[in-house]
Amino acid sequence: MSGLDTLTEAIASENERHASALRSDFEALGIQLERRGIDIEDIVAKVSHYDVAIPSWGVGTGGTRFARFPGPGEPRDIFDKLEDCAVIQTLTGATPRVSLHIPWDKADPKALRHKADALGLGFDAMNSNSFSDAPGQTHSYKFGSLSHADAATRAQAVEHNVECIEIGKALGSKALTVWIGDGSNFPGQTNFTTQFERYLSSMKEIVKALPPDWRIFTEHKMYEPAFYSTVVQDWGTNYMIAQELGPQAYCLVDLGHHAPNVNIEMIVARLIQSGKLGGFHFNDSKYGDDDLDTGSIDPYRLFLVFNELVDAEARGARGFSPAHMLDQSHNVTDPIESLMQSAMEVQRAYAQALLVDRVALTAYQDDNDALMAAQTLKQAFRTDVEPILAMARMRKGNAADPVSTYRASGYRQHVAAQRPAVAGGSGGII
Ligand SMILES: [Mn+2]
Repeated sequence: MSGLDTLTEAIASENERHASALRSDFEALGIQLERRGIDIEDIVAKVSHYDVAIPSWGVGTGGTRFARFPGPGEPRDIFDKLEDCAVIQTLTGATPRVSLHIPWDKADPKALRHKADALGLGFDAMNSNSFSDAPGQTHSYKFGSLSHADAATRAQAVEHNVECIEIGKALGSKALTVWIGDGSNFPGQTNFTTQFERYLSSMKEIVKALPPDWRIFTEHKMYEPAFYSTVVQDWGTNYMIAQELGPQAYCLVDLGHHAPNVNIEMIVARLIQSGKLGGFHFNDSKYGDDDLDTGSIDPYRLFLVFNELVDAEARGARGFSPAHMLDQSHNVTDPIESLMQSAMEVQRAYAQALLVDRVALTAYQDDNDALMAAQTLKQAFRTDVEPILAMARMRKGNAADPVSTYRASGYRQHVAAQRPAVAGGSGGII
């Protein structure tokens, strides 16, 4: 019996155990929402179709610059990673696609596609890596990649991104995400303007290689690994890039890549308004780019981001089609459990945002009734939508309670016996 087979039995028995309580919770919530003029089935239908991509690197244990503490049964290669991703999809029904990172996940595209097809998975955005040196590479990225002072180093980084597009074409991907570590560690180390010009000219070369139906996402990050300045440091620079690169270029918002206390939901609104919001890397943080599980620290902020997304969806905002992906590092939990929980947190924030009474909210805003406007959002956020999420899963044949079902299945113990621990492994943080 394969590790995945154990899930089917566990889903059947665990769902049976949860079914009766879930039905009565669902019914009670349905009555409550009906009083608010909301049909619970509308919310179930929308949540059922809402998904988020899994980053291939997320299923391995992450680490910090101090240490990494691997868990049992870690995936040894991209094929093991795809199996773990299939577990997450089978249990949650919320993660049908995987986002690959090259060169970490480099393998024969035909074999990758075959494996993904067999597991019922597709491929999301491709991710390039010019923030670390691959073994045997000619030019080092120690002092930058796409913005490097040396033309040959820049050309190598461009070529790598073009290769990612080529691999992605063979896999059925439709987007490339570019995040670079380029920047500086000391005032005066680089010239801000010429460094950015070099970056833009490299990116223009990459855009030329994009198929017409692809999008390119640029991801900003204010610090790390460069600690004084980064080339793509904030949404303003990111927006300049998307404007400069043209209609296929969009801004990607990683929730952890901002200064503390920055109003991310407002950035999201601005990018939507300008037709340049490409998508998200979801995670959570307390201090900086902590890469903690989505919704684990500040679920209200996640809700407020989704409030902007649902608002844009409702009014049919121009060019609005954001890609959703998790991007987090699991240092002390089983990565499969964290990724399942995070995918469900994304769906939860979406469901809560769907409950906002937008007619009332607009009226309060127009009347300058700040207190009631705020309470209108809070009412939606305070609603426990768990019965909606669980019912959507159960009806699709996924697990009503993915974490308890996963534990009952014994999948981790099964793969721990099949996959001997490997030394090293790739990093876990972006
Ligand atoms: Mn990211």
